[in-house]
Amino acid sequence: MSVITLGRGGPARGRRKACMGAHPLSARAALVILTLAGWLNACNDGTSLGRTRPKVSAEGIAAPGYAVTDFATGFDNSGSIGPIGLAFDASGNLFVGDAASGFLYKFGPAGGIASRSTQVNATPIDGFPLGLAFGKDGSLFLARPFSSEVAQLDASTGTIIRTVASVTGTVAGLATDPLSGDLFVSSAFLVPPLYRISNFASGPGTVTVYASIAVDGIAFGQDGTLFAAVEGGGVAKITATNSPTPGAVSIIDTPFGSGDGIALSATPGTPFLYINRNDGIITKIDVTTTPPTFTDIFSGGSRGDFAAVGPDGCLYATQTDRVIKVSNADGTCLPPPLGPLVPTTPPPPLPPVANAGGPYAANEGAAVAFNGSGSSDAGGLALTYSWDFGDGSPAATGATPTHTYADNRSTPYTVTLTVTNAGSLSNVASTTATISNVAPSVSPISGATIVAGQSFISSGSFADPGQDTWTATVSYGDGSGTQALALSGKTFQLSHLYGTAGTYSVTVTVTDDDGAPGVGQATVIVRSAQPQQALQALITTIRNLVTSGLLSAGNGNALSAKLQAAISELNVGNNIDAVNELKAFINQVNALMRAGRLPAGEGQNLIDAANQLIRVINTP
Ligand SMILES: [Ca+2]
Ligand SMILES: [Ca+2]
Repeated sequence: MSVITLGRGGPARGRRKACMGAHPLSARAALVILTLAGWLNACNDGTSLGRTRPKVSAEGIAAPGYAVTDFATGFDNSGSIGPIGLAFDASGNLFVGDAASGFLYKFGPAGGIASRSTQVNATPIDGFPLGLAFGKDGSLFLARPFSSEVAQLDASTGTIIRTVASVTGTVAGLATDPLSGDLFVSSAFLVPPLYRISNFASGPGTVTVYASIAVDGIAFGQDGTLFAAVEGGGVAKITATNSPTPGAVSIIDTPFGSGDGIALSATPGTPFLYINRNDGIITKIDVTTTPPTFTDIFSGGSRGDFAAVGPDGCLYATQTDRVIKVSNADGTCLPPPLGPLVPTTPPPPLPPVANAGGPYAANEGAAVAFNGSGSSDAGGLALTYSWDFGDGSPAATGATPTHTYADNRSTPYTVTLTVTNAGSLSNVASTTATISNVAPSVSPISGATIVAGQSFISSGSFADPGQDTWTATVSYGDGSGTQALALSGKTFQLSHLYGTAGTYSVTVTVTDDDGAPGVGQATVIVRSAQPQQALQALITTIRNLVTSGLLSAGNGNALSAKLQAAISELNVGNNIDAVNELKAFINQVNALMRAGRLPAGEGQNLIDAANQLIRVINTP
């Protein structure tokens, strides 16, 4: 639909220029005027200012190699404008909107006459209905320039269901992106821009400017490239929504003025464009040549507006009062030159790409954070995630789950991420999780001070984050050896009878089924039951040193006398004096050692024994 071009180019140029030239009209005003039935017609034929239904002669001539036939006839028209919007449904029916009357018609593959039998709506749609397009889900949409909106129609009744989107300015050409399913609408009437309407499945859609260019008829190629008839001349080639730079415009120059309707073949990458022109000519543009080759395949029409290609591959183009069908000369629609242009078959959707992150490493019993957020979908579809952690646990969901491995394993666990997009296509990625064993940790064990002949009683526990089994041993440090220690869960009981005074280290060793040990220790002090007995034993030791000649009898007697005195003090409960006697004993031993009268080794043994006795006596 191009109103402005009525004043330029084509056979009617001179007359309409004269008619409109004295009135610098805005695009909207020009449109309003067009709807005033007969106004332009009066300018065209000079016969009437009243509303007329002009008799339009049989349409023009196909170029050699092509044929043209009437597909649908009898449309109402004001001035020279009648049917404009064209859209094929999934069953191959052609819906045609008559801008002049506001009626919507539906034709089967054989076409027909605009009449009550083909009319869809009982009440006309006001406001000069223009572009028609079916959405990916089969919904029918209409561009309503006077309301500056795109509306959804009930395809069975032709009534308006809702407003899909309102725009600034006006609307004309309408097309559905085969990639995103979004609606694209031109504003035409020499006014930019080209709008994109997204997220309109329910509620108002999101309107964005896709390209700041004034275009009229628009049509998508299979690869999502959008072609548009530029107001003033030329064809805009606009990059697809999935391109690195969506909406980038390049211009194909044309040797004629503004085109109007646009349709194209479906051959990816090498489309033929068909331009339906207001001057009654349909031009094929072969863009596979440099420069492009222009061929007029039809001429002598009344007035061309929007165009479409049917599922049969033939070209359907509007004229003032009819829709013509252009085919090969023999009536076939096979390429060349016309291919099966619409409905376009979108390229097969791409599966998503899974990225499981990793590899991962952690200890047994510790939470591991997994990250699948590197997964992607070329079509931008939402992804769902399913994780198999390789340890028999239930599958987890989400892009970044956490999981705890109960036990280590000699070989890494295999982690498998399956991502599925909203189109039910999936992709799988794997990585590994290396889980290490953790040794048992034995808690501190309470020691004790006991008297010789008593039992040391204690208990303890240990920790291990692994799902392991454990064995344990204990050594009481008194020469009784290492023995098995029973475990009850992660606790144990200690019990051992000490017969001899001394200080002992108790060592508990817990070992998990991976062979990792954990050690806990306690100190047990065993006091002699009778210090006097120990003193008596030390006197015997000194006697033995004298007998063996390592100590003189005199020195031996002196040392024994101090020990005997300590026994006497202890017998009367005088511990302090007993300790003083022992300290004197130690001093004498040291003096003998320094004088070389007692070998150092034997002397040190005597001192150690005396100090041990002092500790025993001083221990309450
Ligand atoms: Ca383990
Ligand atoms: Ca362990």
